Amino acid sequence: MRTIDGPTSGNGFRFAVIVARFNDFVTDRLEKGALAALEAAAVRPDDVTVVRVPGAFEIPMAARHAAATGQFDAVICLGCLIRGATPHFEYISSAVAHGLMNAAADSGVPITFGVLTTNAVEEALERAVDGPANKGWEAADAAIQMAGITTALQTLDQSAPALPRPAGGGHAKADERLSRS
Ligand code: DLZ
Repeated sequence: MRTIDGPTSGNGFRFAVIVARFNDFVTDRLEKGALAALEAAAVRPDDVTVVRVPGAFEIPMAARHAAATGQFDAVICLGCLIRGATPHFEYISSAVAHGLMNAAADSGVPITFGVLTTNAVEEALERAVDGPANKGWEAADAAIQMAGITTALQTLDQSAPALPRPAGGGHAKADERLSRS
């Protein structure tokens, strides 16, 4: 058996940090949390690019472009949506979550979700405290792990021959197991 796990060090990886300016009294703190996590994981300052966008709705577009540059091992996305202050809260929250999921799937670059969707300002501030409980810190930590995991999996791809696949495209052994169940 072999296990691939996320690394604790981010040294040598490059990150984009996309930050929404809307509700910057919260997103500034998320950004501080993310940068502190990267520093704690030995990521070099030169390997970090911060990109500021107007609001959460613009995050997926910027993340998609950042991923497409090929210059980043992972993209960290930070924003803050507050239900009471946002009449179309559900629409924007859903658009951002789906937009980031699609951007990650299309690009193959890990994109992490540090976008708060809270009922009130107090809830948002509780998630932007100093230290590892900060959601920006958590998003950066997830990005470091995913940068390591995707790199390890890509290396595996090159070192072992691929298993045969049936003409239809699926995975031969998985299909065999499914046909037996
Ligand atoms: C318009 C708007 C509103 C009402 N609320 C928020 C919010 O709580 N958080 C946020 O990040 N952005 C908000 N925005 C701005 C939109 O995300 C977007 O920037 C604008 O609609 C322009 O496309």
